[in-house]
Amino acid sequence: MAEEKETKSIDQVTVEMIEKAAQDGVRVVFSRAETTKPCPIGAEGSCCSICAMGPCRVPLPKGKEETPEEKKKRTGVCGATAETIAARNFLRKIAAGAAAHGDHGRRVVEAFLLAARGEAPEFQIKDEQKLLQLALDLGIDIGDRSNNEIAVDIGETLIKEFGKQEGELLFLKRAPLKRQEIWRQQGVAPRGIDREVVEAMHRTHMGVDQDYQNLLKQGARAALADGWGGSMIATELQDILFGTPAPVYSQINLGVLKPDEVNLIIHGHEPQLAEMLAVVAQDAELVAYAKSKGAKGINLAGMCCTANEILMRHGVPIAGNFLQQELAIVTGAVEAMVVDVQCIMQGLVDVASCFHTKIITTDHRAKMEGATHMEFDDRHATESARAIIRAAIDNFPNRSQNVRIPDNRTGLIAGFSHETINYLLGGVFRASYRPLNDNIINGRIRGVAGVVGCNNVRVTHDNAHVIMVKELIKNDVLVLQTGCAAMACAKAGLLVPEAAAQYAGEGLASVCEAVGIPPVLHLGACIDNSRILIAATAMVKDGGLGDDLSDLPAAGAAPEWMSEKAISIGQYFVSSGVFTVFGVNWPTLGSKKVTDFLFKDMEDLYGGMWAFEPDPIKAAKLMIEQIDKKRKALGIDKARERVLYDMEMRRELEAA
Ligand code: BF8
Repeated sequence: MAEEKETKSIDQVTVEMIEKAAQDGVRVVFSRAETTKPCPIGAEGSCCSICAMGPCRVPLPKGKEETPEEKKKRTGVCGATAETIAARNFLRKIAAGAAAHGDHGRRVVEAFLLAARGEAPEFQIKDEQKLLQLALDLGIDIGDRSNNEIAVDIGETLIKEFGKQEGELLFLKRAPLKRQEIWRQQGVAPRGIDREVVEAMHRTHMGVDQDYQNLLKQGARAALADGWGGSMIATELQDILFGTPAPVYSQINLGVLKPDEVNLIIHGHEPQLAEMLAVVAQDAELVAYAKSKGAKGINLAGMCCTANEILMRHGVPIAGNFLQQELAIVTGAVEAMVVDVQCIMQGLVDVASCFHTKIITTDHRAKMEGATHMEFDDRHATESARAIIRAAIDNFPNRSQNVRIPDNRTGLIAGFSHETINYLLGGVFRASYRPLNDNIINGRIRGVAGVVGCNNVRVTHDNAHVIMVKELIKNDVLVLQTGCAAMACAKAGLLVPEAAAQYAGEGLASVCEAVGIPPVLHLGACIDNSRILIAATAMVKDGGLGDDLSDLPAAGAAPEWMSEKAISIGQYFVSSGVFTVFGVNWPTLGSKKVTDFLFKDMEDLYGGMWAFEPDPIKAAKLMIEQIDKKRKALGIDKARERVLYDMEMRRELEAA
């Protein structure tokens, strides 16, 4: 369990706004967390509520060794063991996370198909090269057909991935061959995205699968249907439709709100509406309308993963990460917060009722009592976006005097898609991961870590992310980030090239300086963790670092996780061969067998395994140990021993 924390956030802006909320008598997540404590039995996965004979609670006895007799009695009324209960709960989390990413992916394919068929005229194919590459990957005929014709075939092929009943997901073929073999041998190659989620739900129903190992096997399969299915489909088609991200400079934190403009925050996950808002927010007619209401202009800012989407593609500033969503409203300067799906706290409506802010829901799947619903329609995207912006403008005159915008924002560079990393490292004409692999082999870069995921109010906001990432880069580990984790480190100033000289070890800093990149690369939203899979695969294919993802000196982490999506992501990393450590708490601690299976046995099955370590420095050390273990297995552990930089080595690097 997480330790009682001393401070609520390491981010001074957040602290300032928590104080303002208290002064204004507004309850936010930080205050609710003080009165609503987590249930320790549920937190360790020992509560079964899947039938009406329970809920049955089977907590692990604390402070003493359990006798076999006691263990025997620790079951639900149906006889379900602590193992079955913990594994079922774990699998249900994966199913929910995979469902969320899968349903996001499905909506993107639907929008993509509408665009390709000319039924959503405001959406156009933006990245032709990626469209053609994907057509080649999927075996779709290019010939002299138009982009839209090709796109229709791509959309129709990929939409079938959701309801496919047999065979394997098409994107599994992108993985290294050895990895594909492992999935087949283990029987976890997913058939269809929806099928794996439905089967997970069936198998966790009362009285079905009651073998914890078999349940966790389905967890591996459903999670792979997320990473190499729903998430990857979403990322690919979003890039084709809205543009593949390239490095872009922007700013982050509540200080991006403007005192004299209409502030509109877009919050959630799916990028269609956000894209349109980004396009029309500067429309002359709307700006004139804002002026007619006394504002100087329209200021669009993002929150959570939608923020990452429009940051990566348009440089739209970010107001904050998950735990800051209510605090944005507490500034008193937000005319409207527009939400779609996922990570949207219901508390927003209550907080907004203390200010003038309008909460606007836009998706039929995610409504909130007390919010205004304005359905977003892909077919009339501009019209929908304009109506929402007008509603925000109309609300500007209602702003009260109780406004405090913290004068604090930090610069960051985002936009590191797989394609960009490829170009940055290898150049436009010889795009490749070769320089990265070479620098790993020669030891200047020790390895690569993905540090991703949420904020969690049970631990100090942003703290574990920043401490872990600083420890990793200090030890020459290049860090790839997405989601709220990336925002935490951006606020701490780690996502700019200058951070290399200040925080990174000598080897990593020298490579970052030579290439001109920060030591921490922002790859996008949580859905874009699929970019990390693609990047890792590209490293394997470039050679010299083994022939499977599990050979790479790499590790993953979500030190402040809270969402079920994070568990699904973690499991698809583990099932893809990556050591993955989570912080905060661990949801199977009620069963030692289940926990041991996840933390040890999975390595034999998949080459990757889970770990739990709430201390971010210790967690970083575990990751570095894994990276060093892989380096040793590859026979490149000696290289680091001679990485003491003389002038000749520096010259050689700069010339590379
Ligand atoms: O999907 S990082 S809190 S916003 S779940 Fe949510 Fe976690 Fe943020 Fe993005 Ni991902």
